[in-house]
Amino acid sequence: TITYRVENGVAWLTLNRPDKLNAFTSQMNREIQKAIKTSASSDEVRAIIITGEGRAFCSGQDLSEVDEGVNLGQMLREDYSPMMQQIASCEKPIIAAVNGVAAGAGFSLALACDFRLVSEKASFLNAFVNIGLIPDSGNLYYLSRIVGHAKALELSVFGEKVPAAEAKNMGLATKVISVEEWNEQVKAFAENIASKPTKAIGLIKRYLEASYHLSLEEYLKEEAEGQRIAGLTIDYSEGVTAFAEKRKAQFIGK
Ligand code: LHQ
Repeated sequence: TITYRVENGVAWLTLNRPDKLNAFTSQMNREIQKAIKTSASSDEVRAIIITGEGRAFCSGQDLSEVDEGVNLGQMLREDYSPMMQQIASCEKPIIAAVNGVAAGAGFSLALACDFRLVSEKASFLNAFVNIGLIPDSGNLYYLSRIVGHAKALELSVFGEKVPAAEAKNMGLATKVISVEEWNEQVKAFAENIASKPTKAIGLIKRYLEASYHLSLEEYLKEEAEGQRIAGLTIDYSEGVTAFAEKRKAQFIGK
């Protein structure tokens, strides 16, 4: 239900159920988790792209699989929460290449990523309320941090489509890309990130997240430890050497 390939330091993870607008099934959830795990532990991979096959990014949970009587809490605990945890703990940059509509948990997936490249024909839809549910899979957690409390509440309560241009104004989109330039620009964006000091990016992600849960005192302690670790990388030596030699640094991600 997904395809996975690695090219020029970038792992491409493509949701592949285009007839269902790439709706999630249990199997797809497991395959995504496995692909993130593989990418996280592979030396070759320095950036991860999640995108969708066909005209959609992801339409959320496959609604033909959740008839009445299904324990939705259990589904989240077993299928979705582990996937969201896997993404959150991944210390490599993850890019959502939002090629088309991202609805329900598909929206949550895009929110959990570090960057959102958004096609001009894409849109975001917090669809949950339209079927009487609450935004799940970390949606409110990430959405409020990205767009602020008031907008998060508005998008969640009204359940209306947010077009690409509006998403950009709200800070939801890192970049909006035209259909003609889509492939080229997504690739260039990912390969640029893949050429950066990967370990430092992982630490930046870790400490930015930690900052929400710690006091300043605790945070500064953690930060010093993070910088100690960054200072031991080959990329740090290369960065300082390249600066002294007035040339562009060649980072290797170690
Ligand atoms: C679909 C789906 C879909 C199945 C389109 N499932 N077939 C997790 C676990 C536990 C509890 C519950 O919550 C969750 C998380 C969730 O994600 S809940 C929210 C689930 N998602 C939604 O409510 C969104 C439902 N879809 C839509 O609102 C629309 O399809 C969007 C806005 C995504 C796209 O609209 P259109 O571009 O007009 O396309 P369409 O509606 O015609 O869909 C095309 C086909 O895809 C169609 O099938 P058909 O056989 O008629 O061609 C749809 O039935 C199918 N499809 N989403 N989630």
